[in-house]
Amino acid sequence: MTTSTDIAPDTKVYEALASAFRAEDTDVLFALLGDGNMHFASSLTTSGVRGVYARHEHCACAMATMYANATGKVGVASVTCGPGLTQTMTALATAVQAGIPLVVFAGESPIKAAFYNQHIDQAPLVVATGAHYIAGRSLERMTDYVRDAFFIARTERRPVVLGVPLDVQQLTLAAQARYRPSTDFIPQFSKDLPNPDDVDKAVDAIKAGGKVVVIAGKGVLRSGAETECEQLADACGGMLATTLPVRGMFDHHPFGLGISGGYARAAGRKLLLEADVVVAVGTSLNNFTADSGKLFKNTKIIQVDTRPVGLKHGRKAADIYLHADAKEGLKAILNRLPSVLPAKGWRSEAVAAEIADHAADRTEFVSQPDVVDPRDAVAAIDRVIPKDWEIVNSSGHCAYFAAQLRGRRPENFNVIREFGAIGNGLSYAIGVAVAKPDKTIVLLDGDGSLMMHAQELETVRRLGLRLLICVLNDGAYGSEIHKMHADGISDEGAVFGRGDLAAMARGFGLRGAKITGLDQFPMLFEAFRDTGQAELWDIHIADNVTTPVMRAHAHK
Ligand SMILES: Cc1ncc(C[n+]2csc(CCOP(=O)(O)OP(=O)(O)O)c2C)c(N)n1
Ligand SMILES: [Mg+2]
Repeated sequence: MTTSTDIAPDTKVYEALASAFRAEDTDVLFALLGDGNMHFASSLTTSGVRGVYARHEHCACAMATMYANATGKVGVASVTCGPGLTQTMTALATAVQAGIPLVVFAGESPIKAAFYNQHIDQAPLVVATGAHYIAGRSLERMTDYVRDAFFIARTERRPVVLGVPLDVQQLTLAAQARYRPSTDFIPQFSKDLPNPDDVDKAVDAIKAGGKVVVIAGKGVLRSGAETECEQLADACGGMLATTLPVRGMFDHHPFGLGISGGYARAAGRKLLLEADVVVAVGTSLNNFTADSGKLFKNTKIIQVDTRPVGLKHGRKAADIYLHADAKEGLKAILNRLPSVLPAKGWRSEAVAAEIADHAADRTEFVSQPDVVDPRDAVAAIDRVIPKDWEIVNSSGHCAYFAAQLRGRRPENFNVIREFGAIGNGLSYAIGVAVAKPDKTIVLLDGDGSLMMHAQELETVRRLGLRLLICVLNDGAYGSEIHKMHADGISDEGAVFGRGDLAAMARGFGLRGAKITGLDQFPMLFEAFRDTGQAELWDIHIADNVTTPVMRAHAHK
C-alpha cells in the first residue's frame, strides 16, 4: 500500500516520525514505554495505530516478530533507550535468523546531556545481533531514516532499529516535503522463470532417479505451488515432505511423509533415508531440514528456489539448481517430464499404511503414575481442537511432540524456531492473536519456557485474548535433563518440580486447570470453548519419554 503524508511546519520530531511510521502502513505498535519512546508511541497510537503494551521489551519485539510472520507485514515495536533496548537482544537475533522484517523505534540518550544514567552505545549491541542500526541525528533526514528503516526491513527481511536521542525528538521540524513510503522505491519484478538448460538437468536427474522425494518449504506457500509439488511427486511415484514451518501441507496426501529433518516421524525418517533424488522446492535445505547432514548423504538434490545459496549451514545445499519461482520451476519440470516414468515409483499400499499410522514414534517407556505420556497428550489435544484453530509451537524438548499435530494447514501453524531461544511462546501467541483477532489460539509450550516470561499472562488477560495455553509440564528443563543424563552429569539446576501453574494462571486472572489423565481433555475443552476466556492447562507429562532427536543426541 502506498500512502503519503505532508509534514506541517512546527511539527515535533516525534510527531513527524510517528506520521512516517503510519505512512509505512503501521497498524499495530508493540511497545513498552519509557522516556525515550513515550512521546513517539503516544503520537502514533492517538492517530489510530493500535498500541499493544507488553511487560518486557523482549516480549514486545517477539510479539511484533510473530505478528509480522502471521500477517506478512513489517512488525513494528518500540522500546526506550538503554535498558529498554538491551532487553531486546534475543528477539532481534531471532528475527535476524528467521528473516523477519521488523522496525524497532528506540530512544537514545540525550545528546546534549553531559551524563545520562541510561546511556549505552546502542549501535554495536544491535549490529552484533545481525540487525541494522540507524542513528537518527539529522533533522533534515529525520523522516528519511524511517523510509530507510522500512526499506531495509522489507528488502533484506531483517530487523532494523532506529534510535533517536530523546532531546532531538522534542525539536521542531521545518515544513517538509510529502513523505514517500519505502514501498514506492522497491522494484517490482515478474516471477523468476527457470533457465531451460537447468530444467533439462533436473529432468534428467529425476528420470535417472529412482526414489524421489519432493520437499516443500515456505517458498511453496508463497508461490502457491502445492499442487505442482503433488503433481511432480505423483508423476514419478514419489513421496512428499515439508520443512517444519510448512508442516501439515501434505498431511491429506497418502504419500505425505510429514516433516523432513530432526522432527521427522519414524516412518517419514525411514523413507527419507531411502531417497535417491530430492527435489527441494522453496527451501534453503538448511541444517534442520537435512538433520545436520544425517539425511540425504548419497542423494541427488535438485533445488528450486528464488535465492539458491549453494553453501548452507556449512554444507553444499544441492547438486542441481533451478533459479526460479517455485511454481514456475515446477511447471517447467512437469512440462518436460516424459510420460514414460514408472508412475508407481516406490509407492505401495504397505508404504501408505506405514505413513497413515498416526504415531510419530512408538518407542516404549516405563509408565509413571499421575502423569500422561506427552505423545498421548498431544494426540488428545489434536482430537479436541478444531483443525482450523491457530496453533503456536514453542521450544524445548516438548516442541517435537507439539510439531506432530496432524491435518492442520501451515497457515494455521505458527512456529519460529530460529536462534533456539526458549521463553517466546506467550509472546508469539499474543502476536498471532493480534494478527488474527477472529481466531482462537492454542499455544503448546514447555513449563520452563512459560516461566521465563510468565509476566505476559497479564498481557493476555488485559487484552482479553481467546488463548488456550497447553503447558507440557515435566517439572524441568527437559531438553537439558535428558542430555545431562545421557552425558552422565548431574541434572541439578535443571529440575524444578511441576509447581502449580494452574493457580499461577488464576492469579493473573486467567482460568487454569491441572491435567493428570487423558479423560480430562474433552470436558475441559468444552468448558474452554463455551467460556471463550483465556485458560492454561497445566498438563503433567512423564519426564522419561524422550524424542528421537534427543535419543540421537544420546548416541552421539
Ligand atoms: C533463552 C534460552 N535459555 C536457555 C536455553 C537452553 N534450553 C534449551 S531447551 C531448555 C529447557 C526448556 O524447558 P521447557 O520449556 O520446560 O521445555 P522441555 O525441554 O522441558 O520440554 C533450555 C533451558 C535456551 N535454548 N534459550
Ligand atoms: Mg519442561
